[in-house]
Order: sequence, then C-alpha cells, then structure tokens
Amino acid sequence: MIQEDIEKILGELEALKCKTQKEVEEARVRFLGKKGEVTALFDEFRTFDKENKARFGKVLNELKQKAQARVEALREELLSDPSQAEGPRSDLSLPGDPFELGSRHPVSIVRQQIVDIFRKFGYDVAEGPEIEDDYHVFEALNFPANHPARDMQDTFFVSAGHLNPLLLRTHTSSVQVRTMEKMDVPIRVICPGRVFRNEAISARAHCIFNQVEGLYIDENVSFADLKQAILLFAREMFGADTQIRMRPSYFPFTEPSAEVDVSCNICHGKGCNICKGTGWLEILGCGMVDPNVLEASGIDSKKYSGFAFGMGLERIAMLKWRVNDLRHYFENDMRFLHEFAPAPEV
Ligand code: 2NL
Repeated sequence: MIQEDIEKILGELEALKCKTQKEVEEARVRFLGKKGEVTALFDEFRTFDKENKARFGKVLNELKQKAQARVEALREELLSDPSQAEGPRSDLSLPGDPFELGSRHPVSIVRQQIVDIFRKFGYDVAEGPEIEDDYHVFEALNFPANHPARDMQDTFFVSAGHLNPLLLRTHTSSVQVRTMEKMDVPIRVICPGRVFRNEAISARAHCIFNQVEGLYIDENVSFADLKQAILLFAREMFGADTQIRMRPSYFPFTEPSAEVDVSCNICHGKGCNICKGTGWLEILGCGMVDPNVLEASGIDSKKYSGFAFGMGLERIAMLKWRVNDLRHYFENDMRFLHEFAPAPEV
C-alpha cells in the first residue's frame, strides 16, 4: 500500500544520518534520483484512478518536499562543520603557506658588483642598442676592412646586403663610441650589456653573453693609470690581497694591449684545477685607446689619451662560483638558479 510506503520513507528520512557529502549525495539518489524510492511512488501514482489521485497527490508532493529539505539540511550541516569542509581548512591558527623567494641570476649579481665598484671610481653607466650598424661596431673601432669579425662566420647580421647592414653588436664598445660622439672629454664610462657572436655553443662558449666594458679619456692618461685602475678594481672584486699581472696582447682598438690575470684566490698560487695549476686566472682584456679610434669619434688624439677594458661576465661568475659549464647560465634550471638564492629571512 502506498500509504505504508510513504510512512516508511518518512521514518527513514527522519533517521537519516550522513558523515560525508558523498553519503548525502548517495541519500539524494536513493530517495530522489531517477530510480529513487520517492520517484517510484510518483510512477505508481500515475496509474491511479481519479479518486486515489485526489487522495494521494498532496501527500506525495509533501513527501518529495520533505525529502528534498532533509537532503539539503544534511548538506548544510556538513558544510558548517570545519572537519568536513572540502575547501581549504579554515583553522586560522595554522602557520601560513611558505612561498618561494626568487633569486638574482649569478650574471646579474656580478654585473651589479662591477657597476658598483666603477661607480665608486666616478664612472657613469651607459647603455645602447643591441642591434647596431657596421660603423659603431667595427669601422669606428679601427677594424680593418677584411677583419674576420666582420664576416658572417663570426657576426650575426640582421639585414645583410644592404648599403648599411644591421648586425647584432659583438661587444659593447659600440656604446662607448656613441658616448665619445655625444659627450665632451673627460669621459669616464662603463657599458654593461648583452653581446652576440656566431659561435657553436659549448661548455666554454655561447652565442650570447654579457660584457662590461670601460673607457676613460682625459689629458695625460697613461698606461700606469690603466694598471692602477685595474688593480684597484681587482682588489675590490676579488679581495684586498689580490695580485694582478699583465700579458701583452692584441686588439684592433687598443695599442698597446694587454690581458690581465688575477692571482687565484682559491689556491693562493699553489695551483688548483680552476687556475690549472698556474696560480693565475684571466679576467679581462685592456689597453690604451688607439689614436685612430679617438680621431674617428672626433677626439683630438694629440691632446687626449685614454684607456679601455672589457670583460665577460659569465666568465667572471664562473670563476667566482666555480661553475664548470657556461650553458648553466642560459637554461634557467631552477635547481641551478636557487643555488644563488638569498638566505631566507628569519
Ligand atoms: C675582452 C677585451 C676589450 C676594449 C675592450 C675598447 C672600447 C673602445 C675603445 C677601445 Cl670605445 N677599446 N674596449 C679594449 C680592450 C679590450 O675587451 O676580452 N672583452 C671581453
């Protein structure tokens, strides 16, 4: 009899207990789902004659509403119970989620150190375009017409074959040329920036790297001034007991030219695998600005002289942190980058 079924279901609804939202959903399906007990009574109701329909219609509707209300009440009950909440726990006494601090890239750390040191010496910082013309990268810097650096093999051309081809600068000397064109002597400037060379990528070479170049022009600037500037820089950068040595070298834009080594602060001259047993590490190239370079930018080489230097930041960072492969700097592997994370604040 339908009357008994209704009462049975009402009793069950009353006694219904659910511990989880899943159980609430199961109860909803059991009573109100397509094949649910209440739904089944509605199916039976459809077969009734007029008299029975009049008798049970209202009762059945009330049953359905009660079932819906009961399921809803159980759902609400669980929602307001913090131990049952599905979302984040709302226990405000729990410690907050720790978030990861970013870290500076080792090349940025080294660039900042070098820039800070030369700022202290009175140098200004200048930046310029990465896409340049032949004049500012080669011509004004005394590169002969047939120099290999001017070749496609060594330099990336953005638009070859034009009257004035555009290329990616191979050193930031181009920024110093622009500085000499614009500014009056005396000039004291350092130029940090990315440079590009058409090289096969390996542990020791990359087609993109970062440089800092420096330029000092005034009356009576001598090689002794260059030597002293580099020595002071090396001691600020690598420690007060650092020694330097200069070896003769060649660059088209300086004469005379030198390569500079610093004493190895890892083995202090005893010989280790970083300095390959020599006790010395090469850190930069430098020289007296060639008079042709001064004249090309409109500076009187009879009245003024100057020195210039350039260094690769990846190389210096490699020496500083004993990184053995240049490619680490470009791969953005978080395990590598986090080695340079600042200590967490406590
Ligand atoms: C190196 C060597 C060097 C310069 C860069 C320079 C710039 C002007 C005039 C003269 Cl405008 N010289 N720059 C001079 C000597 C060496 O770089 O090994 N760089 C990574």
